[in-house]
Parts: sequence; C-alpha cells; structure tokens
Amino acid sequence: MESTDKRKKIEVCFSPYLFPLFKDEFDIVVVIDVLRATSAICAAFDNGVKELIPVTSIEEAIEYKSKGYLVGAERQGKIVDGFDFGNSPYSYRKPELKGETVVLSTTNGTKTINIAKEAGQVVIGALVNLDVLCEWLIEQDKNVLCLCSGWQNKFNLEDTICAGGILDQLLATGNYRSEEDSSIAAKYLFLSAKDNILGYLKASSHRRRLKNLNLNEDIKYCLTANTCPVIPVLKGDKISLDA
Ligand code: 3SL
Repeated sequence: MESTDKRKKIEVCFSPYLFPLFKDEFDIVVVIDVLRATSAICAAFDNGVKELIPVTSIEEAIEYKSKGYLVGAERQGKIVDGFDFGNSPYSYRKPELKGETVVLSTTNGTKTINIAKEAGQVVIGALVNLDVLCEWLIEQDKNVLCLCSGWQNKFNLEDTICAGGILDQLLATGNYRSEEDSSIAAKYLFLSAKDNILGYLKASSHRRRLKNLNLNEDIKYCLTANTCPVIPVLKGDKISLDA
C-alpha cells in the first residue's frame, strides 16, 4: 500500500563507506567536513571566490596547477609541497582570491563531494553555514541525506554533530521524517554538544590531530556556527554559489 505520509525524508550517513547503503533514496546530499574542507569552502565563497573545483587525487591537482590554476592541496592535515595553500579556512579569506577560480584536493572532504555527486544535488554543509543551509533545504522541500566525510571512511564526531544540527532544524518544521538510528544518534549528539561544541570536541580525534599541527585558530573558526551565510552547490564538476 502506498504511504500516506507526505513528509520528506532526512537521514544521516556517518561515512562515505556507508554511502552505497543510502544513495538511491535522496534528492539532495549535504556533504559535511567540518574540520576543515567544507568550512574552508564556505569561507572561500563568503570571501567572494567565484568557483571551486574539488578534485579527489593529487595527480588531478597537479594537472590543474600545470595549467595555471590556483590550487590548494592537503593530506593528513598538512599543505602538500608545491601547492599554493592547504585547507585552512583563513587561506581562502585572502582578498586576492575574490572573483577567482580555485582548485582544492583534501584527504576526505573533496573525495566525499565527488562520491556524493552520483546520488543527487550536492550542497556544501558546515557549522559555519548551518542556519542559512537549513533555511535553504527547507525551501527546496526535497529528501535530504547528510553525508559525513568522517576520517578515512571512519565515523567522526564533528561531522555527525553538524548533521544532527541540520536534522534538528528540519524535523522541527514538522515537514520531515527520519527513521535511521544514525540520524537519531546524530540528533542526540548535537543536542548534547550544541552549547559548547569546542569543549565537547576537546578529545575528538581530528581536533587532536589538528591541535598537534598548531591549527587551533582553524579549529575555532570551523566550530563557530553561522559566520559564513553561503550556499555552495556543485554544478557539474564545479562548486559555485546557488544562484
Ligand atoms: O579530510 C579533509 O578533507 C580535511 O578537511 C582534513 S584537514 O582538516 O585538512 O586535516
């Protein structure tokens, strides 16, 4: 019997590894990599970057570099030798990047963006654009999957908390439903963390990894909600602002 429930679905997938189990049921995929790829992408667009090309491999990044593009590349939290910048949101806030096209390759985030495009419209999500993103998703009125980039296919706390924040706002409208335990877990993690996300993540694996690289300012930037009111969407192979 056909369901009479007309509400749209919102669910959370903890890692790209689990994505094949979800991918056929959603219209919009929100790719989340709070530390730091999707926060850096939001920072870039908030600064007026025109387009950003997310590439999976360093080989592709090298090819773009040889064609004269500005290219950022990060592996294991560090800038890859020979590239213009890495994955710090502050690198993407430089005035000289306004109006430019930038290429970016990161350990997990850009890989996840390229995986997600098989499934539906891809939009970039982070804590820095949380509220505007939720408003935009609600306007679209479609089935939404929050896809956490995690760390090398493993679960991570910061992406799950951000996904839980999105779920919380969409469910509050009464126009969405959610059934998966991953979504319930994400929502409860967000509710426990929301008043002090920085403190909540103190012991988290990637926060420790970045802290060891002296990237505390980046961590603070990425964990501060609603500083970049932008909606970056993937169109073909390029990310640009939703028109
Ligand atoms: O994995 C990624 O895409 C990066 O965000 C990792 S890092 O924060 O630059 O270490």
